[in-house]
Amino acid sequence: MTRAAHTPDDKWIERLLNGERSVLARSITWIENQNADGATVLAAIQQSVGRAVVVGFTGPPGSGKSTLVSAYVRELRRQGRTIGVVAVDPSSPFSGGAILGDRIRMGEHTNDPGVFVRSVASRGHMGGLSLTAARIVDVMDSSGFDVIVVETVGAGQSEYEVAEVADTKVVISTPGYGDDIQAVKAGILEIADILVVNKADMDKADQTVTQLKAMLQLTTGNEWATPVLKTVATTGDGVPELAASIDEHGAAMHGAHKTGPVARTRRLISSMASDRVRKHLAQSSDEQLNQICEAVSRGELDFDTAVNRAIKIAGEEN
Ligand SMILES: Nc1nc2c(ncn2[C@@H]2O[C@H](COP(=O)(O)OP(=O)(O)O)[C@@H](O)[C@H]2O)c(=O)[nH]1
Ligand SMILES: [Mg+2]
Repeated sequence: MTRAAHTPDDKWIERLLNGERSVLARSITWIENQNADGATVLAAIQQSVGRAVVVGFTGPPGSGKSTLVSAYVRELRRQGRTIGVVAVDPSSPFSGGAILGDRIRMGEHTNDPGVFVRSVASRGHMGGLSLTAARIVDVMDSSGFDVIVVETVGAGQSEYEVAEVADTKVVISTPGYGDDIQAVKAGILEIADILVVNKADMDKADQTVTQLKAMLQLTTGNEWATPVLKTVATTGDGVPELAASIDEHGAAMHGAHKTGPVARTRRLISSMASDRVRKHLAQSSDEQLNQICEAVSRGELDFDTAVNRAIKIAGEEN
């Protein structure tokens, strides 16, 4: 095939907006490769982004994310909605092992024209994985899917940043996960809009639900009360309730103008900015910063002013 046959001209964009699979798949590859064609596509679709609901599924490896996403997709298909899935894979682009596993778990949907699944390797993205994921979400959105699901392992800063792409964040844990307050250590309570205890067919599920609810009571100031739900992804138990809860959160956030491409971009930028400031200040041997800290310790400067100055220093040096 010649390259000319795939240049994103008006006809190509029209086919993309009409939801043509091969065109969508090729466009995503361009975006992943960050080439000029990818940039052309992104520029051309901007007016057509913003219709889809974006839902994130985050949790540790093996917690059942892919199985739960598959069950959620089944529930949405039952409701007649179309779904794009972005599976951000923790494995290296060379091993491909987990991608294969996800393909098998998503296998029941491969011949369904209402479902489009794309795996993305988590390494090797200039500008960051979260930006690549956000652009893939945009292009899927323009292609007409009702719901876009982003599956990501909750295992590090870049994965948390990916989660920020989603308007609704579902955080998955499993029975026993609350025992050693891993949940709190991993910071999942802060990002969760909905907490799920998957593998509820196993012992201690109720205990974990109780523990997570108790931990949630310690978090304050949320306009949305984070529910804790039980699912068995392998049977689909609890999945209609999860889907309903996701819709409820989406409706609440939509009303509060916290959904859509601008809100997504805003969350990403604020997450990246705070990470950058944190990293800079943690590594900095900046003399100005040292002086500020000393002044605070001596009681000559208040914390609030010190924080504002620190942000300014980090900003100037980036
Ligand atoms: N018993 C039980 N096993 C489950 C459940 N959900 C997923 N699993 C199994 O847990 C394993 C990991 O699932 P997977 O979806 O790949 O997890 P991921 O790594 O988080 O995407 C698989 O063997 C699943 O069959 C569940 O609700 N109950
Ligand atoms: Mg998975």
